[in-house]
Amino acid sequence: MKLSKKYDEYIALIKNRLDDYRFEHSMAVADKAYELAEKFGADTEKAYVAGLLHDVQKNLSDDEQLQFLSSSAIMLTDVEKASPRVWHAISGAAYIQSELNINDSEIVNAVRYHTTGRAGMSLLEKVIYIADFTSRDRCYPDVDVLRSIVEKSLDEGLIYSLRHTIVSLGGKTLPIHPDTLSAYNELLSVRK
Ligand code: DGI
Ligand code: FE
Ligand code: FE
Repeated sequence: MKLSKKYDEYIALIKNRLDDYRFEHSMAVADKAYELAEKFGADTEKAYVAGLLHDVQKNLSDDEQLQFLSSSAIMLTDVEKASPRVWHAISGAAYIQSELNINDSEIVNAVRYHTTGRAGMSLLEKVIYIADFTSRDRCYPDVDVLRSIVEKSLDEGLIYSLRHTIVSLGGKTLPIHPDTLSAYNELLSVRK
């Protein structure tokens, strides 16, 4: 079945599971992901679905996240245990597989790595990561700088976003996930 046939079902699901702010954010990320996929040659339908669902577990409490992760037999690393803000990406990927029967590994991994990134990100993973940072609802100070960087290069946009995340987490003495650092280091090493 074409993924587009499922759009309405996924929109109804996130409308039900997310608060108004997070629902509008998810719709905006899906639109941005579709646009970036067209521009950079990724699968637009997969991008739209991954955008809709990337934060599907975001409104769970920390206790509910841990409960869901443990019932999905997912073991967290020590850094992950100390990083509650990354749990929704890990549990989101598990949720869309077990509850929505989405087995497309590109979509699952785009949700899984949307918060941290990782070394060797696929084009769809990069599209979702950047869509999450540049969607129309985002209004942090440098968002227009990032949007103009992404006009030219998705990888340069990733480097900018990852640097922002690393600096911001470091400034608050929060743990930095090794995948975040690996993504950043790898992109620098292949920079043109
Ligand atoms: O879910 P969103 O708010 O739309 O965005 P997101 O999934 O990118 O989550 C952003 C949050 O995740 C923000 O509070 C910073 C946190 N985060 C991102 N990368 C890391 C991280 N937290 C830790 N501890 N380590 C990371 O590498
Ligand atoms: Fe998220
Ligand atoms: Fe998000």
